[in-house]
Amino acid sequence: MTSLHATAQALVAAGKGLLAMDESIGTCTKRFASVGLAPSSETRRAYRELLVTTPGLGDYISGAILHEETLVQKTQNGTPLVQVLMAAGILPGIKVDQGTVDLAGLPAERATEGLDGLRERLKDYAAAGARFAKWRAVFTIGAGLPTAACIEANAHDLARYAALCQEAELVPIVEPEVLMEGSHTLARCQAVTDTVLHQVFDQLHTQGVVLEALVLKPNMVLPGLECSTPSSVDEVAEATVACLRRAVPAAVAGIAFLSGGQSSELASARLNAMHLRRSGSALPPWPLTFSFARALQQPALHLWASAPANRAAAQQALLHRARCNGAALRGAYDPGMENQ
Ligand code: 5MM
Repeated sequence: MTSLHATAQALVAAGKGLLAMDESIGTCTKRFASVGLAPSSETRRAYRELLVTTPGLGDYISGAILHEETLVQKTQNGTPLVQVLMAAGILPGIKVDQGTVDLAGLPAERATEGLDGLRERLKDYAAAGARFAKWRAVFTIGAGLPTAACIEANAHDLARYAALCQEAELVPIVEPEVLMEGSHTLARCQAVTDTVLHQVFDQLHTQGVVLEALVLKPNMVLPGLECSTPSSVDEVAEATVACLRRAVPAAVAGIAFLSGGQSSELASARLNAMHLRRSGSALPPWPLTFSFARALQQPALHLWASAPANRAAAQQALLHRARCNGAALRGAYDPGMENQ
């Protein structure tokens, strides 16, 4: 397991986090549409070339999660994007799930597809340069939701995916996402996240997944988007760390949060608060970092969409977000950084 362990450690190296740029074609189309861009393979390639060629990105980013399409794409001058990442000291990874579908008999809930043929696909991804993989499962909070059936089915699939990854010498990023949509409270999100994580780690254990060679990508514990009771940055940080401490074994290599639709600034502030040491609070046993898509990319995408001539400014915007989150990992993020 030595090289898997080393890769997992590199992904959660001090001061660094992951850039999630693995939007499926459907999601990427929606993100592009929101800023007036027409979707095409070439537009996605050009945008992702902009992201990975950002000067200095490797100072804050340890790994980039790519979509299958990006894994084989090249820069305009013919250099594989994977090679650009490696030269910048950023490990390339690959999203291997194939999206979600309605759970049979439970149409309000989703199952993630992609296990069929995964063993063969993983071999191809590793040969193309991927060092790690990612699989996302989603859980909706609502009346009677998530159901035990949804949690069990998704936990089982996450564990099967993770075991297949380790067999193929790829570090699995395990992403169980409790969604923000809904009017639930912070406490309810904490309870649901706790239940989901316990089931996921139970399945990972049952299926023999080596926790030291795995990175967890969870949601932060947050109130629902329509919740009428606001939560402070400190309340979110405390609820999140408390939940993880109860549910995630200390052996896990690291935890890298998704942003889930939070604003870029709030995601940085909440991550920062998790790294501020309060008197009497114990150190978390694992590195806590970021694996953001929207919270890293949104400002850059807006700038680039408004004028292709903004390329350098868009790269600066991406670097700025990476730097802010890098500071958050030291408890050194300050909202004043946003004006620099
Ligand atoms: C939750 O989504 C992941 C993290 O992104 P945010 O930080 O924006 O929440 C993200 O990696 C996601 O898994 C990919 O974008 C792929 O999602 P789709 O829906 O396109 O499969």
